[in-house]
Amino acid sequence: MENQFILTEIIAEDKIAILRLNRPKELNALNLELMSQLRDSLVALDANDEVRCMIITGNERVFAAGADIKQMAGKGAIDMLKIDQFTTWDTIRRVKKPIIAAVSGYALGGACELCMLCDMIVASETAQFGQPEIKIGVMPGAGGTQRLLRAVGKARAMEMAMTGRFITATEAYDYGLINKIVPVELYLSEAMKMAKTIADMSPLAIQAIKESINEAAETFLQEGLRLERKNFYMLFATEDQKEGMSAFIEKRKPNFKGC
Ligand code: DAK
Repeated sequence: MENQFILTEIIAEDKIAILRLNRPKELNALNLELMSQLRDSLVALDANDEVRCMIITGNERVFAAGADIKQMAGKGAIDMLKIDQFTTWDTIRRVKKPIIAAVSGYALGGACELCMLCDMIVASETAQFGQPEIKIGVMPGAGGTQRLLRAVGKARAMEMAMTGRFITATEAYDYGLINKIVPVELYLSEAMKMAKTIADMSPLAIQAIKESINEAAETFLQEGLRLERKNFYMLFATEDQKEGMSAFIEKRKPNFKGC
């Protein structure tokens, strides 16, 4: 049961690995344990000579519905600072081998941010991306104001983060957030095809490309991420965060008071 939330399959002949997020009843909500297991699995595969490209996926209904709201709901700002998950996310960011997100259904909040931490995104026609944190009284905290801005531009990032609207696969493709849209039954095989193409290339050249493109995309990003994280944790000092997350759990409309 060590990795119950991440199911890993290595396809040795193709030199690729598939990591499946596995909390289906909770719509793959990214709790702390799942994120730690994902980090550990990716780090192990990064060091595994049999593997040259990784795919992170969920299931047909959902990639993941974001961080686990039930785990966060009662936390205050200091609790969040003490837990600080940023090192987990930063470790994933530093994985040298390419990572493809294969997305069907919802990729929301931290899951949309996880997709953006990956290097490429293959989506099914049913995929929906969003940063709905505003609806539960907080804000994106793991790149959703930083990488999203870089991926889709200011106006679209503002709209997505301020209204929480989910965008369709077609919109995500038009915005430049994702690489491909394919029918639902093909999203994983299409990602595997892409992974295999990459795995057949020189692994050193692939890693150099990943490092170089990320360097260009991420200059000034770290400062932005620090500010975003500070603000995200700070919001756990508000009543609106308690109200927003309780309302989600109690399945009612939140009443935000601005305090
Ligand atoms: N957390 C916990 N449980 C969740 C969940 C979530 N994010 N999303 C869904 N669930 C649970 C529901 O509570 C429900 O549980 P039961 O009632 O059956 O016990 C079950 O999954 C099925 O969900 P629904 O009944 O709601 O299913 P629907 O099809 O009606 O709706 C939905 C699907 C995805 C539209 C809806 O569930 C939804 O809106 N979910 C919440 C989406 C959301 O707000 N996500 C953002 C969460 S905040 C950071 C790292 C990460 C983050 C921040 C910082 N650092 C490193 C600093 C990330 C933050 C977030 O992602």
